[in-house]
Amino acid sequence: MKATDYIQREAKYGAHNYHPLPVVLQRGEGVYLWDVEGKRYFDFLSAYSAVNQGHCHPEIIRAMTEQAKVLTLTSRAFYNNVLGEWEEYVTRYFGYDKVLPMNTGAEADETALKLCRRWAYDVKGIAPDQARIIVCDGNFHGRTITIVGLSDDPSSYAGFGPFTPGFTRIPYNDIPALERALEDPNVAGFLLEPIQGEAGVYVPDPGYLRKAADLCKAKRVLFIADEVQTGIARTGRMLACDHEEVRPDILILGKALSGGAMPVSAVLADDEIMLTIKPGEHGSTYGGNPVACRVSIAALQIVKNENLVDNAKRLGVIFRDEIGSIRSERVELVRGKGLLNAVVIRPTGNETAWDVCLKLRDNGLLAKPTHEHIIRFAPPLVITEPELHEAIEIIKKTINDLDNRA
Ligand code: IF1
Repeated sequence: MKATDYIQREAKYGAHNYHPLPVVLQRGEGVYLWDVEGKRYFDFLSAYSAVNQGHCHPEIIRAMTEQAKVLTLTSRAFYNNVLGEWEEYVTRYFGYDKVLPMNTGAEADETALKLCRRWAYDVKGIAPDQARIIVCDGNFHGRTITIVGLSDDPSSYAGFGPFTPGFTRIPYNDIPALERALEDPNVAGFLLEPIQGEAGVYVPDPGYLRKAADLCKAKRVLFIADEVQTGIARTGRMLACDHEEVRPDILILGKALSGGAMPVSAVLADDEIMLTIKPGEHGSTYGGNPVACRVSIAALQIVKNENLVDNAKRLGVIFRDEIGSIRSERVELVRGKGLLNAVVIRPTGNETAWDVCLKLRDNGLLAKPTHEHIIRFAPPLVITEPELHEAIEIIKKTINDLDNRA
Protein backbone atom coordinates (compact mmCIF):
# COMPACT_ATOMS: atom_id res chain seq x y z
CA MET A 1 0.00 0.00 0.00
CA LYS A 2 1.13 3.54 -0.77
CA ALA A 3 0.74 6.53 1.57
CA THR A 4 -2.28 7.75 -0.36
CA ASP A 5 -4.00 4.37 0.13
CA TYR A 6 -3.66 4.63 3.92
CA ILE A 7 -4.95 8.18 3.83
CA GLN A 8 -7.94 7.28 1.67
CA ARG A 9 -8.85 4.33 3.87
CA GLU A 10 -8.91 6.55 6.95
CA ALA A 11 -11.03 9.08 5.10
CA LYS A 12 -13.49 6.38 4.09
CA TYR A 13 -13.92 4.56 7.41
CA GLY A 14 -12.82 7.04 10.06
CA ALA A 15 -14.63 10.06 11.46
CA HIS A 16 -13.39 13.28 9.95
CA ASN A 17 -12.52 14.96 13.24
CA TYR A 18 -8.88 15.54 12.26
CA HIS A 19 -6.99 16.97 9.32
CA PRO A 20 -3.55 15.35 9.60
CA LEU A 21 -0.49 16.44 7.71
CA PRO A 22 -0.22 13.95 4.83
CA VAL A 23 2.48 11.63 6.10
CA VAL A 24 1.83 8.02 7.13
CA LEU A 25 4.13 6.89 9.93
CA GLN A 26 4.99 3.37 10.83
CA ARG A 27 7.98 3.44 13.19
CA GLY A 28 9.54 5.67 15.79
CA GLU A 29 12.79 5.67 17.73
CA GLY A 30 14.08 8.51 19.87
CA VAL A 31 13.70 11.78 17.96
CA TYR A 32 12.98 10.04 14.65
CA LEU A 33 9.92 8.78 12.83
CA TRP A 34 9.81 6.73 9.64
CA ASP A 35 6.95 6.69 7.14
CA VAL A 36 5.57 3.67 5.29
CA GLU A 37 8.00 4.29 2.45
CA GLY A 38 10.97 4.23 4.80
CA LYS A 39 11.69 7.97 4.77
CA ARG A 40 13.04 9.30 8.06
CA TYR A 41 11.91 12.50 9.79
CA PHE A 42 12.79 14.53 12.84
CA ASP A 43 9.70 14.58 15.04
CA PHE A 44 9.16 18.18 16.10
CA LEU A 45 5.70 17.63 17.54
CA SER A 46 6.38 14.74 19.95
CA ALA A 47 2.68 13.84 19.85
CA TYR A 48 1.88 17.22 21.39
CA SER A 49 4.58 16.82 24.03
CA ALA A 50 3.56 13.30 25.09
CA VAL A 51 6.77 11.75 23.76
CA ASN A 52 9.22 13.89 25.74
CA GLN A 53 11.29 10.77 26.48
CA GLY A 54 11.59 9.92 22.76
CA HIS A 55 9.72 7.32 20.75
CA CYS A 56 9.69 3.76 22.07
CA HIS A 57 12.16 4.46 24.86
CA PRO A 58 13.54 0.99 25.67
CA GLU A 59 13.00 1.37 29.42
CA ILE A 60 9.36 2.36 28.96
CA ILE A 61 8.75 -0.47 26.51
CA ARG A 62 10.44 -2.94 28.87
CA ALA A 63 8.32 -1.79 31.83
CA MET A 64 5.21 -1.97 29.67
CA THR A 65 5.78 -5.40 28.17
CA GLU A 66 6.95 -7.01 31.41
CA GLN A 67 3.91 -5.82 33.31
CA ALA A 68 1.60 -6.64 30.40
CA LYS A 69 2.60 -10.30 30.64
CA VAL A 70 1.63 -10.45 34.33
CA LEU A 71 -1.39 -8.26 34.99
CA THR A 72 -2.95 -5.46 32.97
CA LEU A 73 -6.17 -4.46 34.68
CA THR A 74 -8.06 -5.21 37.86
CA SER A 75 -10.20 -2.06 37.98
CA ARG A 76 -10.25 -0.18 41.26
CA ALA A 77 -12.77 -2.64 42.67
CA PHE A 78 -9.69 -4.46 44.01
CA TYR A 79 -6.19 -3.45 45.05
CA ASN A 80 -3.22 -4.20 42.84
CA ASN A 81 0.42 -4.50 43.83
CA VAL A 82 1.71 -1.65 41.62
CA LEU A 83 -0.65 1.29 42.18
CA GLY A 84 0.64 2.14 45.65
CA GLU A 85 4.24 2.10 44.43
CA TRP A 86 3.34 4.56 41.66
CA GLU A 87 1.36 6.76 44.06
CA GLU A 88 4.28 6.93 46.48
CA TYR A 89 6.73 7.61 43.65
CA VAL A 90 4.65 10.32 41.98
CA THR A 91 3.66 12.17 45.16
CA ARG A 92 7.30 12.30 46.29
CA TYR A 93 8.46 13.27 42.80
CA PHE A 94 6.16 16.29 42.63
CA GLY A 95 5.80 16.99 46.35
CA TYR A 96 2.09 16.50 47.13
CA ASP A 97 0.21 14.50 49.77
CA LYS A 98 -1.94 12.58 47.31
CA VAL A 99 -2.41 11.69 43.64
CA LEU A 100 -5.50 10.59 41.71
CA PRO A 101 -4.84 8.61 38.51
CA MET A 102 -6.89 9.02 35.35
CA ASN A 103 -6.07 8.36 31.69
CA THR A 104 -6.38 11.38 29.43
CA GLY A 105 -5.65 15.03 30.01
CA ALA A 106 -9.30 15.99 29.63
CA GLU A 107 -10.28 13.51 32.34
CA ALA A 108 -7.65 14.89 34.68
CA ASP A 109 -8.91 18.44 34.02
CA GLU A 110 -12.46 17.32 34.74
CA THR A 111 -11.23 15.66 37.93
CA ALA A 112 -9.56 18.90 39.02
CA LEU A 113 -12.78 20.85 38.40
CA LYS A 114 -14.77 18.34 40.46
CA LEU A 115 -12.21 18.46 43.26
CA CYS A 116 -12.27 22.25 43.27
CA ARG A 117 -16.05 22.36 43.52
CA ARG A 118 -16.17 19.76 46.27
CA TRP A 119 -13.50 21.63 48.24
CA ALA A 120 -15.50 24.84 47.72
CA TYR A 121 -18.56 23.32 49.40
CA ASP A 122 -16.99 21.10 52.04
CA VAL A 123 -14.03 23.25 53.12
CA LYS A 124 -14.45 26.83 51.92
CA GLY A 125 -18.16 26.82 52.74
CA ILE A 126 -19.62 28.19 49.52
CA ALA A 127 -23.42 27.74 49.32
CA PRO A 128 -24.59 24.64 47.39
CA ASP A 129 -24.26 24.90 43.60
CA GLN A 130 -22.86 28.44 43.76
CA ALA A 131 -19.14 27.73 43.24
CA ARG A 132 -17.45 29.46 40.32
CA ILE A 133 -14.16 28.69 38.64
CA ILE A 134 -12.19 31.28 36.66
CA VAL A 135 -10.68 30.26 33.31
CA CYS A 136 -8.76 32.16 30.63
CA ASP A 137 -9.39 33.36 27.10
CA GLY A 138 -7.46 31.19 24.65
CA ASN A 139 -7.51 28.17 26.96
CA PHE A 140 -7.29 24.58 25.78
CA HIS A 141 -8.06 21.88 28.33
CA GLY A 142 -9.48 19.08 26.17
CA ARG A 143 -12.65 17.99 24.43
CA THR A 144 -15.39 17.10 26.94
CA ILE A 145 -18.63 19.11 26.95
CA THR A 146 -17.72 20.97 30.13
CA ILE A 147 -14.22 21.74 28.92
CA VAL A 148 -15.15 22.90 25.42
CA GLY A 149 -17.75 25.07 27.15
CA LEU A 150 -14.81 26.96 28.68
CA SER A 151 -13.28 27.68 25.28
CA ASP A 152 -13.55 30.87 23.25
CA ASP A 153 -12.50 29.06 20.06
CA PRO A 154 -15.59 28.24 17.97
CA SER A 155 -13.89 25.20 16.43
CA SER A 156 -13.87 23.73 19.95
CA TYR A 157 -17.31 24.69 21.24
CA ALA A 158 -19.59 25.66 18.33
CA GLY A 159 -22.56 23.33 17.92
CA PHE A 160 -21.90 21.42 21.14
CA GLY A 161 -23.93 23.47 23.65
CA PRO A 162 -25.58 23.81 26.09
CA PHE A 163 -22.65 23.98 28.45
CA THR A 164 -21.91 23.61 32.14
CA PRO A 165 -22.57 26.76 34.21
CA GLY A 166 -20.30 28.05 36.96
CA PHE A 167 -17.34 29.41 35.04
CA THR A 168 -16.03 32.95 34.50
CA ARG A 169 -13.64 33.61 31.62
CA ILE A 170 -11.10 36.42 31.83
CA PRO A 171 -8.21 37.55 29.58
CA TYR A 172 -4.99 35.56 30.02
CA ASN A 173 -1.92 37.35 31.34
CA ASP A 174 -4.08 40.10 32.82
CA ILE A 175 -3.67 40.63 36.57
CA PRO A 176 -6.26 43.44 36.92
CA ALA A 177 -8.85 41.20 35.24
CA LEU A 178 -8.04 38.44 37.71
CA GLU A 179 -8.31 40.86 40.64
CA ARG A 180 -11.78 41.89 39.47
CA ALA A 181 -12.93 38.30 38.98
CA LEU A 182 -11.64 37.34 42.43
CA GLU A 183 -13.97 39.89 44.05
CA ASP A 184 -16.83 37.41 43.63
CA PRO A 185 -16.93 35.53 46.98
CA ASN A 186 -18.22 32.40 45.24
CA VAL A 187 -15.01 31.93 43.30
CA ALA A 188 -13.35 28.67 44.33
CA GLY A 189 -10.61 28.17 41.77
CA PHE A 190 -8.54 29.61 38.93
CA LEU A 191 -7.68 27.11 36.19
CA LEU A 192 -4.94 28.01 33.72
CA GLU A 193 -2.15 26.74 31.53
CA PRO A 194 1.15 28.28 32.68
CA ILE A 195 2.01 28.62 28.98
CA GLN A 196 -0.92 28.40 26.57
CA GLY A 197 -0.20 25.65 24.05
CA GLU A 198 -3.06 25.65 21.61
CA ALA A 199 -3.24 29.44 21.70
CA GLY A 200 0.16 29.34 19.99
CA VAL A 201 2.71 28.81 22.77
CA TYR A 202 1.71 32.03 24.44
CA VAL A 203 4.11 32.76 27.30
CA PRO A 204 2.70 35.14 29.94
CA ASP A 205 4.71 38.12 31.19
CA PRO A 206 7.36 37.40 33.82
CA GLY A 207 5.77 37.55 37.26
CA TYR A 208 2.25 36.77 36.06
CA LEU A 209 2.05 33.27 37.52
CA ARG A 210 3.61 34.39 40.81
CA LYS A 211 1.24 37.33 41.17
CA ALA A 212 -1.80 35.29 40.12
CA ALA A 213 -0.98 32.56 42.64
CA ASP A 214 -0.52 35.16 45.41
CA LEU A 215 -3.85 36.80 44.59
CA CYS A 216 -5.60 33.43 44.68
CA LYS A 217 -4.02 32.58 48.01
CA ALA A 218 -5.14 35.89 49.52
CA LYS A 219 -8.74 35.15 48.47
CA ARG A 220 -8.56 31.46 49.42
CA VAL A 221 -9.05 30.43 45.82
CA LEU A 222 -7.38 27.29 44.48
CA PHE A 223 -4.66 27.88 41.87
CA ILE A 224 -5.14 25.00 39.44
CA ALA A 225 -2.36 24.47 36.89
CA ASP A 226 -3.03 22.49 33.73
CA GLU A 227 0.50 21.23 33.06
CA VAL A 228 -0.68 18.47 30.74
CA GLN A 229 1.40 19.95 27.93
CA THR A 230 3.92 22.14 29.78
CA GLY A 231 4.80 19.72 32.59
CA ILE A 232 7.50 17.06 32.88
CA ALA A 233 10.56 18.98 31.67
CA ARG A 234 9.10 20.37 28.45
CA THR A 235 9.76 24.04 29.26
CA GLY A 236 13.19 23.59 30.85
CA ARG A 237 11.90 23.12 34.39
CA MET A 238 10.11 20.07 35.76
CA LEU A 239 6.91 22.14 35.74
CA ALA A 240 6.34 25.42 33.95
CA CYS A 241 5.12 26.83 37.29
CA ASP A 242 8.61 26.19 38.69
CA HIS A 243 9.91 29.09 36.59
CA GLU A 244 8.20 31.38 39.10
CA GLU A 245 8.45 29.13 42.15
CA VAL A 246 4.69 28.67 42.14
CA ARG A 247 3.30 25.51 43.73
CA PRO A 248 -0.20 24.94 42.37
CA ASP A 249 -2.90 23.87 44.84
CA ILE A 250 -4.03 21.37 42.22
CA LEU A 251 -1.57 20.11 39.60
CA ILE A 252 -2.83 18.39 36.44
CA LEU A 253 -0.47 16.14 34.46
CA GLY A 254 -0.89 13.93 31.41
CA LYS A 255 0.84 13.26 28.10
CA ALA A 256 4.55 12.76 29.00
CA LEU A 257 3.57 11.14 32.29
CA SER A 258 3.68 7.94 30.23
CA GLY A 259 6.19 9.00 27.57
CA GLY A 260 3.65 8.30 24.86
CA ALA A 261 3.21 4.59 25.47
CA MET A 262 -0.38 4.79 26.70
CA PRO A 263 -2.73 7.37 28.17
CA VAL A 264 -1.83 8.18 31.76
CA SER A 265 -2.93 11.35 33.55
CA ALA A 266 -2.98 12.45 37.15
CA VAL A 267 -4.20 15.09 39.54
CA LEU A 268 -2.06 15.99 42.52
CA ALA A 269 -3.16 17.89 45.63
CA ASP A 270 -2.75 17.92 49.38
CA ASP A 271 -5.11 16.16 51.77
CA GLU A 272 -7.34 19.16 52.52
CA ILE A 273 -8.40 19.11 48.88
CA MET A 274 -7.96 15.51 47.77
CA LEU A 275 -9.76 13.89 50.69
CA THR A 276 -12.96 15.81 49.98
CA ILE A 277 -13.80 13.21 47.34
CA LYS A 278 -14.91 10.00 49.06
CA PRO A 279 -15.14 6.37 47.89
CA GLY A 280 -17.56 5.95 45.03
CA GLU A 281 -17.64 9.64 44.13
CA HIS A 282 -15.13 9.64 41.26
CA GLY A 283 -13.04 7.21 39.27
CA SER A 284 -12.19 5.45 36.03
CA THR A 285 -12.05 1.82 34.93
CA TYR A 286 -8.52 2.11 33.57
CA GLY A 287 -7.16 4.81 35.89
CA GLY A 288 -4.27 3.47 37.97
CA ASN A 289 -3.95 0.19 36.09
CA PRO A 290 -0.71 -1.71 36.69
CA VAL A 291 0.66 -1.24 33.17
CA ALA A 292 0.05 2.51 33.35
CA CYS A 293 1.75 2.66 36.73
CA ARG A 294 4.86 0.77 35.59
CA VAL A 295 5.07 2.79 32.38
CA SER A 296 4.70 6.04 34.27
CA ILE A 297 7.38 5.23 36.84
CA ALA A 298 9.78 4.39 33.99
CA ALA A 299 8.83 7.57 32.13
CA LEU A 300 9.50 9.77 35.17
CA GLN A 301 12.78 8.00 35.99
CA ILE A 302 14.04 8.71 32.47
CA VAL A 303 13.36 12.43 32.93
CA LYS A 304 15.75 12.47 35.88
CA ASN A 305 18.29 9.89 34.66
CA GLU A 306 18.73 11.61 31.30
CA ASN A 307 18.63 15.18 32.64
CA LEU A 308 15.81 16.14 30.34
CA VAL A 309 15.07 19.34 32.29
CA ASP A 310 18.57 20.72 31.67
CA ASN A 311 18.62 19.50 28.08
CA ALA A 312 15.32 21.23 27.31
CA LYS A 313 16.51 24.43 28.92
CA ARG A 314 19.89 24.51 27.15
CA LEU A 315 18.73 23.42 23.70
CA GLY A 316 15.70 25.71 23.86
CA VAL A 317 17.99 28.72 24.08
CA ILE A 318 19.96 27.50 21.07
CA PHE A 319 16.78 26.89 19.10
CA ARG A 320 15.35 30.37 19.72
CA ASP A 321 18.71 32.05 19.05
CA GLU A 322 19.20 30.22 15.76
CA ILE A 323 15.63 30.58 14.48
CA GLY A 324 15.52 34.17 15.69
CA SER A 325 18.59 34.93 13.58
CA ILE A 326 16.95 33.83 10.32
CA ARG A 327 16.71 36.81 8.00
CA SER A 328 13.48 36.20 6.14
CA GLU A 329 10.28 38.15 5.75
CA ARG A 330 8.47 34.85 6.43
CA VAL A 331 9.70 34.49 9.99
CA GLU A 332 7.92 37.03 12.13
CA LEU A 333 9.04 35.86 15.56
CA VAL A 334 9.97 32.86 17.65
CA ARG A 335 8.77 32.45 21.22
CA GLY A 336 8.63 29.78 23.87
CA LYS A 337 10.39 28.26 26.83
CA GLY A 338 12.66 25.26 26.89
CA LEU A 339 11.73 23.01 23.98
CA LEU A 340 8.15 24.27 23.71
CA ASN A 341 8.46 26.88 20.98
CA ALA A 342 6.43 28.46 18.23
CA VAL A 343 7.40 30.35 15.13
CA VAL A 344 4.95 32.91 13.83
CA ILE A 345 4.94 32.89 10.02
CA ARG A 346 4.26 36.26 8.43
CA PRO A 347 1.42 35.89 5.90
CA THR A 348 2.85 36.05 2.37
CA GLY A 349 0.29 35.75 -0.41
CA ASN A 350 -1.89 32.67 0.12
CA GLU A 351 0.84 30.80 1.95
CA THR A 352 -0.03 29.57 5.43
CA ALA A 353 1.88 27.76 8.16
CA TRP A 354 0.40 24.56 6.71
CA ASP A 355 2.31 25.10 3.44
CA VAL A 356 5.51 25.65 5.36
CA CYS A 357 4.89 22.40 7.28
CA LEU A 358 4.45 20.52 3.99
CA LYS A 359 7.86 21.79 2.85
CA LEU A 360 9.40 20.90 6.21
CA ARG A 361 7.99 17.41 5.77
CA ASP A 362 9.52 17.14 2.32
CA ASN A 363 12.85 18.17 3.84
CA GLY A 364 12.58 15.61 6.66
CA LEU A 365 11.05 17.39 9.66
CA LEU A 366 7.53 17.02 11.03
CA ALA A 367 5.79 19.92 12.74
CA LYS A 368 2.19 20.97 12.99
CA PRO A 369 0.61 24.37 12.53
CA THR A 370 -1.62 25.83 15.18
CA HIS A 371 -3.93 28.47 13.74
CA GLU A 372 -3.17 29.91 10.32
CA HIS A 373 0.26 31.34 10.92
CA ILE A 374 1.91 29.60 13.85
CA ILE A 375 4.08 26.48 13.77
CA ARG A 376 4.80 24.66 16.99
CA PHE A 377 8.30 23.15 17.38
CA ALA A 378 8.58 20.67 20.23
CA PRO A 379 11.03 17.81 19.67
CA PRO A 380 11.46 14.94 22.12
CA LEU A 381 13.59 16.19 25.01
CA VAL A 382 16.17 13.46 24.40
CA ILE A 383 17.34 15.34 21.31
CA THR A 384 21.10 16.00 21.30
CA GLU A 385 22.78 19.25 20.34
CA PRO A 386 24.11 17.91 16.99
CA GLU A 387 20.64 16.57 16.17
CA LEU A 388 19.11 19.93 17.04
CA HIS A 389 21.57 21.72 14.75
CA GLU A 390 20.73 19.31 11.94
CA ALA A 391 17.03 20.02 12.44
CA ILE A 392 17.63 23.77 12.55
CA GLU A 393 19.47 23.46 9.20
CA ILE A 394 16.36 21.80 7.75
CA ILE A 395 14.18 24.65 8.99
CA LYS A 396 16.61 27.26 7.61
CA LYS A 397 16.87 25.50 4.27
CA THR A 398 13.07 25.25 4.04
CA ILE A 399 12.60 28.96 4.70
CA ASN A 400 15.39 29.77 2.28
CA ASP A 401 13.86 27.57 -0.45
CA LEU A 402 10.50 29.30 0.00
CA ASP A 403 12.12 32.76 -0.11
CA ASN A 404 13.99 31.93 -3.33
CA ARG A 405 11.04 30.26 -5.05
CA ALA A 406 9.13 33.41 -5.97
C1 IF1 B 1 -6.03 17.08 20.12
C2 IF1 B 1 -3.59 21.54 21.11
C3 IF1 B 1 -1.64 20.52 22.06
C4 IF1 B 1 -3.70 20.21 26.55
C5 IF1 B 1 -3.85 20.78 27.81
C6 IF1 B 1 -5.45 19.20 28.44
C7 IF1 B 1 -5.37 18.57 27.20
C8 IF1 B 1 -4.49 19.08 26.25
C9 IF1 B 1 -3.03 21.99 28.18
C10 IF1 B 1 -6.22 17.38 26.92
C11 IF1 B 1 -4.42 18.46 24.95
C12 IF1 B 1 -3.92 18.40 22.72
C13 IF1 B 1 -4.95 17.44 22.32
C14 IF1 B 1 -4.78 17.37 20.83
C15 IF1 B 1 -4.20 18.64 20.40
C16 IF1 B 1 -3.47 19.08 21.60
C17 IF1 B 1 -2.87 20.36 21.63
F1 IF1 B 1 -3.09 21.85 19.95
F2 IF1 B 1 -4.86 21.38 20.99
F3 IF1 B 1 -3.35 22.53 21.98
F4 IF1 B 1 -1.06 19.65 22.74
F5 IF1 B 1 -0.98 21.56 21.77
N1 IF1 B 1 -4.71 20.27 28.70
N2 IF1 B 1 -3.80 18.91 23.98
O1 IF1 B 1 -2.86 20.74 25.64
O2 IF1 B 1 -5.49 16.20 26.93
O3 IF1 B 1 -7.47 14.69 26.73
O4 IF1 B 1 -6.03 15.07 24.74
O5 IF1 B 1 -5.16 13.77 26.69
O6 IF1 B 1 -5.87 16.53 19.03
O7 IF1 B 1 -7.12 17.42 20.60
P1 IF1 B 1 -6.08 14.86 26.22
